Amino acid sequence: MLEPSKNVDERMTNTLINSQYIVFGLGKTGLSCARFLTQQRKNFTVIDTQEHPSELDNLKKVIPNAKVITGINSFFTTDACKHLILSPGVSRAHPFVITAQRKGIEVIGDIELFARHVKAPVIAITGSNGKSTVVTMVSEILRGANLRVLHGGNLGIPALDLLIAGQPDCFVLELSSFQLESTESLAPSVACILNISPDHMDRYEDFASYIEVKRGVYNNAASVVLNADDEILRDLRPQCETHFISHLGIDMASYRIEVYDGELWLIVDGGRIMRVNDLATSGLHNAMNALAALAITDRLSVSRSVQKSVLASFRGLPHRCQTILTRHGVEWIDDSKGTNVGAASAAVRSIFSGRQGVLIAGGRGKGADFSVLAKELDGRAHSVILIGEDADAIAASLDGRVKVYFALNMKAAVSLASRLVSPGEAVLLSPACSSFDMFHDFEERGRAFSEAVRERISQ
Ligand code: UMA
Ligand code: ADP
Repeated sequence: MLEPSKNVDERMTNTLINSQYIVFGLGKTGLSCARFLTQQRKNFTVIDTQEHPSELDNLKKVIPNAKVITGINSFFTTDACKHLILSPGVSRAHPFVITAQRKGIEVIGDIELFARHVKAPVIAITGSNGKSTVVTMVSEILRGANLRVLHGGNLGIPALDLLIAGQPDCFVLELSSFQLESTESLAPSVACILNISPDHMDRYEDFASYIEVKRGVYNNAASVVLNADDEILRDLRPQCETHFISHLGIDMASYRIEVYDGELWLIVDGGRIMRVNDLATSGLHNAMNALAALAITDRLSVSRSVQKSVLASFRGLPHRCQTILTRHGVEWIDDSKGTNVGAASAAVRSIFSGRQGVLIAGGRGKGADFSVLAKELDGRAHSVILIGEDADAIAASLDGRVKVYFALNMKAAVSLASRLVSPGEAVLLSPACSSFDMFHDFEERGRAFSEAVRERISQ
């Protein structure tokens, strides 16, 4: 029976969909869903509200006969429609989702689809910051232990594309809050929440709702790794084996960073494992990431020697506190992936420890409270250069603690920074904001920074 949806504007084009699956969003996730459903021989239609979504051409190339409707502004369904697969970037409050739910159509995300089909063990890593770094550290350690590992999710390859790629010994997934919102039955062997600080506050009603979504990662987990330094995470009580990490000496943590004979060490159950100085990554935040990687890979009984040799050689991912060059005594650092206040605060603490310098920040603020960053800057960076659509809001929060400058674009910001910085100092790009107001993504923003730095330095 055909039934027009009740809450659509009759003046809009009302499109009929009669496939079993509706894939909503034709970005990377939507394309992976289309590939997977094709492999499963399911009947599906891909929809997108944009006229020319980013993966439209790829979809046409890969699955030429896929049903796709772009520029859609309303639809109605037949009883054949059973599942709506939501892309992470689409809010569950979207009118299409409400309409589908009213009609009894199940609304799930790509990770839920993955969870229903996966056979190999899954390590699921979430948190506000450090996910990609820890996912990569863990994957490298497991590969070092000769396990066949596929990693992806919010980072790199979408989860369903990993499933199509084969059955490894283990999947390592980075999961965002957007993905967890629409996931129910994932049962990770190890689930980890690295830390929690406000992010995506333009998508959630409040911080409590964001936390609630994140904790969903361990609902059906066999074991959990949590950060005891974070009061919120310390108070969570998963119903399974739980291991805590800490650099603040919190009692319940068996994985710790502590000073021993004047040096910082990674310590497990009271035993020294390796010096923080022997990690190839730098900064206390990365030492915590390494500690999390130890705690996670211990659940898979990986040997200490493998863990240590990988952590001693893994230098971190691009655009995460990555040194571009050092010239005339000034280090230029790209932390374009510092897309929220928590990340930028960690970068500021790490980079401006024992030296001063200039921070370049700004972009799309996602409804964040920037006063936290202002406190971190106190006594560290002497100047902040702001770019992007929320530059004024950030400036208002900095409250006279540092000198604030504005720049129209990255090139102008770098040029200004080169005049403000002195030998022995650093210039850090850590925007505390997403990049989407000025760039395609954080990678393009990072490249714009390093190109501007190289150009400026060569003058
Ligand atoms: N769309 C609509 N209507 C809407 C909103 C969106 O049709 O109302 C369509 C857009 O027109 C677009 C498509 O949905 O064509 C985009 O979907 P998407 O935003 O989910 O993007 P994907 O390309 O599928 O990328 C997503 C993740 N994006 C987001 O969560 C915003 C990618 O994370 C992830 O790598 C990818 O899936 C594979 O899993 C990016 C990200 O910014 C890196 N993540 C956030 C973060 O890390 O902070 C959570
Ligand atoms: P995510 O995938 O969660 O965005 P990344 O590993 O890509 O995390 O790191 C993004 C940024 O977050 C880094 O550039 C750094 O500024 C910050 N960061 C990394 N690890 C941590 C951590 N453990 N705690 C706080 N901030 C961190």
